[in-house]
Amino acid sequence: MFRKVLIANRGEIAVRVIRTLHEMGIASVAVYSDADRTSSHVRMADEAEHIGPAASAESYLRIDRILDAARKHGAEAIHPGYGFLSENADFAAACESAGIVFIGPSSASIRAMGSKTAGRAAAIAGGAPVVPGTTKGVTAEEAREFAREHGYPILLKAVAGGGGKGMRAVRAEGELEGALRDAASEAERAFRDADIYVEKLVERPRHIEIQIIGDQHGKMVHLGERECSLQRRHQKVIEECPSPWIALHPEMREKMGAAAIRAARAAGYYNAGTVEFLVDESGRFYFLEMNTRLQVEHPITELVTGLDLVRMQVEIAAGAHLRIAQEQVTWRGSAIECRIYAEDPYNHFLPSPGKITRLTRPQGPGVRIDGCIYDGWTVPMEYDPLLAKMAVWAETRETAIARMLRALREYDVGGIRTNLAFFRQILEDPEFQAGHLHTGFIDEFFARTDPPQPPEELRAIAALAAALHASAGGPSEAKATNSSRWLATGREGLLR
Ligand code: MV4
Repeated sequence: MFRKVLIANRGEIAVRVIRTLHEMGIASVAVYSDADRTSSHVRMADEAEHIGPAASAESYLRIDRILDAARKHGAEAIHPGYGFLSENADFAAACESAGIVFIGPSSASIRAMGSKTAGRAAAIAGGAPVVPGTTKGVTAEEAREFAREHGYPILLKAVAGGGGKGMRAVRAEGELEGALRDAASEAERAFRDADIYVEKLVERPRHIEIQIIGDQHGKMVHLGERECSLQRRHQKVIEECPSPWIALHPEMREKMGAAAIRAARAAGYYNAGTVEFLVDESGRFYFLEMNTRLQVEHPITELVTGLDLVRMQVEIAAGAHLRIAQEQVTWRGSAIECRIYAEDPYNHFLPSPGKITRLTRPQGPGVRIDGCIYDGWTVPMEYDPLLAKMAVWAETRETAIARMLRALREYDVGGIRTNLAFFRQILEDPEFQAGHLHTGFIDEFFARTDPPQPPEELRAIAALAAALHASAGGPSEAKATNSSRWLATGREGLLR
């Protein structure tokens, strides 16, 4: 087993990996930018190395600096986390040639799955169902031909793909050429690759993904699904296991699991990976793409299977055999995860980095928090403002929802805005509670609901504070008429 591992990441995922390394008796090396000198992952690691300025392009994305840090500290392996260099085939290859173990799949598998058409080809080779589509990039004439054969609507997608960039739905032939031009120029800007291919559009799909893990000796198992339909602009918001849909169709877990393993095997895959599927309204499922990294939402799989995915990743990277057979994988109870962000959901999800002035975290039965924040820390503005992932486990989906609502009420973060109130609103929604989930859910939810109001007693306190403030002479007229929402709410309260 390794004696020392470097974590080429920051934030909650670096902390998550360090925790397992501690449990395994492996020394941990953190890397950090200027903006992360006081961050949790640096405090928790056994050793730390500064790798550059705040901008990720000059720190967390610098392959040379990260390999230098690994050599300097004598780390035998690197865990890439998610994001940053985690799905960069050049980074995995650079580790391979430097004689440092990349804790993940081979660079060849990363490359194969990085191209969406190559990923589809692997899925087809393995016999997994795919959405009807072209096998390569197309010209306008080829796209038109595909649509004539398969009918509209179709979906244009970037071959280099990811995050919905370079994607355009086309509902009639007249829109095709303009949409193809837009998609290609967006793909060129995002990926420096303008190639676009075509698929039949699946309307109101669910997004369900399968966790797989395989060793370097040919053994691979699936660890079941995660329902990830609740997304906003291709960012997941809430994930759960089991999928409410699979709970109604339990045989689908094995079917999708087997298809995921076949697609991964066809790419010569090992270590942890996730195969994404779309499920249409009639319950057919289709391979979408494969993510060749540990995912943000892995804790819900850990909660229902009782496994430690990071431990398994490290063992497999060190050459160990997978210690679990498919028949030994079991799923117990229900897990839900909310991604707690420093952002304002009621103001276009505007990021809200800044200093945390007050922090109370939920505790008690069935609550797991993967976080990196502490009281007094300033959330840097240079990175994704994910503060923590809160996952709960309970015997049933219904009790898990109740537990999550309880935990959300205990969570108190001061000084910055968070999306905690937004989660309370979704978890109380009858459509969510009924499990009627699809990828358009969040947009529809905003269209049919109003932002939550502060509780009556808080509005009364605000009114009182505003009245005292005003009668105490207060600041100048100019200041009293500025647009503080608390003052405005207080005044409204007084005028009622
Ligand atoms: C689709 C689709 C419908 N039909 N493909 C979005 C990003 C990329 N990973 C693939 N995506 C989609 N591909 C076909 N043929 C709908 C989406 C999609 C989506 C997929 C998963 C989760 C959220 C989504 C939100 C919008 C569109």
